[in-house]
Amino acid sequence: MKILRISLVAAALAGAATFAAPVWAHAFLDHAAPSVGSTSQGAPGELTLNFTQNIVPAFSGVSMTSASGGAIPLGKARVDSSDPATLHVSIGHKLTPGTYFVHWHVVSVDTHHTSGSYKFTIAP
Ligand SMILES: [Cu+2]
Repeated sequence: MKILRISLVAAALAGAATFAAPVWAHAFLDHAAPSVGSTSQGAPGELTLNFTQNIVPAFSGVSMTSASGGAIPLGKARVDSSDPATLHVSIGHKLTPGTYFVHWHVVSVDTHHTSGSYKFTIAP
């Protein structure tokens, strides 16, 4: 009887652990520059991505493609020296007007892996 009770408690704890993992404990994109979905004048020299949690740069990266799918050369993603939740990525050449897709994948300091993408447009 006592063994049964312990196993029920263990099962309850296991269930709680499964469902209690808070969604905010992972790094998701909070905001970016150029802004997510924005249309702006002029070509940015770099991308800035601000996450909801500090990033491990060695396991994180950003890539960018044009609307036609061509890869845009980017520098290595680097963590902001005063804000470990922010990545800076330099853009390898001057962007022409059009829509660009940014793809990010990061590992946050809690070792969780997340990824996502967004687009922005440079007006003609
Ligand atoms: Cu997490």
